[in-house]
Amino acid sequence: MSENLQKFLKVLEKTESDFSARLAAAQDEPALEALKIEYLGRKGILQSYFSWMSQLDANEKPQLGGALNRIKETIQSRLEERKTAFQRQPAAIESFDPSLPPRLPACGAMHPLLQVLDEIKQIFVGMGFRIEEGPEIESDYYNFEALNIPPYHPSRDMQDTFYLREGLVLRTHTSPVQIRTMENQKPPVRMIAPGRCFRNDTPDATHSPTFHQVEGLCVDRGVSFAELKGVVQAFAQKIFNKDVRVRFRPSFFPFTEPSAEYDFSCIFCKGKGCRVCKNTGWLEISGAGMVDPAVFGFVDYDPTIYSGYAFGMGVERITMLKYQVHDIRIFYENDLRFLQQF
Ligand code: FA5
Repeated sequence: MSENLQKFLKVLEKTESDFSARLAAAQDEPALEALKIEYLGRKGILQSYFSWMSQLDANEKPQLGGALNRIKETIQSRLEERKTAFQRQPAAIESFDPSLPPRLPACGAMHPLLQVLDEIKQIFVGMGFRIEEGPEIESDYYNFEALNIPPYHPSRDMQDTFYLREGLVLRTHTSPVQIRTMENQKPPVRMIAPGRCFRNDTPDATHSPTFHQVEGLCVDRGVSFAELKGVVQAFAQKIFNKDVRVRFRPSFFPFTEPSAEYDFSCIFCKGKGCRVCKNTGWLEISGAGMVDPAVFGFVDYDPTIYSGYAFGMGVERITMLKYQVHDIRIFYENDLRFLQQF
């Protein structure tokens, strides 16, 4: 056998083993098609080997021809075999890994303010309060006058108001729902009014131009300030925990007399004094008081027969304390990194 023929047969051997390695690495049908073109195509590897014929004697040509045909048939049949295997077993199933963690569907959740609002509602409904609603665009009469806040009275300055046209305002508090409820209902009344309020306050860590309050009102014969304290105390212990204490400080609201601000003992330091309560041991919550007899005059309730208490609270304030949120503005930014924590 000539040296040339020996060399050519060695190259063919190497070509076959290279092909085997490439075939093993092929992951799909397009990869098989590419191999077919590379090895068997008109300008492919095997076709180029036929040019060797000219370097051989006539008696050695059939040997090289036979070897070339054999390797061509082998490559063809192995490509076919592999293609059939791919078709029988789809690629997706071949790469299926049952140990991978599942992809959970993206799903929304209730906003933290709504969650706390729901909790507040449940607590008061459990104490026999009904839920009432009122409009966010309110008349000056319900937002102020019927709450004993006459036009031009300095107490209007307590709330920075968005005035609209024709005697309408964006309600500054939920207290107008007291009037609307008493107008439509004779005593006994025991209601809460959750809802959105608006004030022209400069936004900062604790103030927002739009925020939520829950109003509470109870009117009946012989309703006392002690009952008000009891209800607020029960609420504090339910929404935070049973150790929370409540204190009332004298204050002023035109629609309650006497009026009070109520505080909860600090839920973080248990009243010892910390950064959140500014070392006072107390957290300011909101205002409350006994319904002013002048307000009863606007709704035709007889103040010699009936008495009542009312209270308000800021939902953002309670939520910030409950979840240690330090800036009210984050509730309205719709940042999923924040919202997904609830
Ligand atoms: C009132 O709005 C009274 N209507 C509460 C009331 C009801 C008193 C019944 C007596 C009887 P005040 O203006 O303090 O009160 O507001 C109550 C709470 O609303 C505040 O303690 C605070 O938590 C919340 N609040 C008021 N303004 C804003 C604001 N701009 N941003 C966020 N929360 C606010």
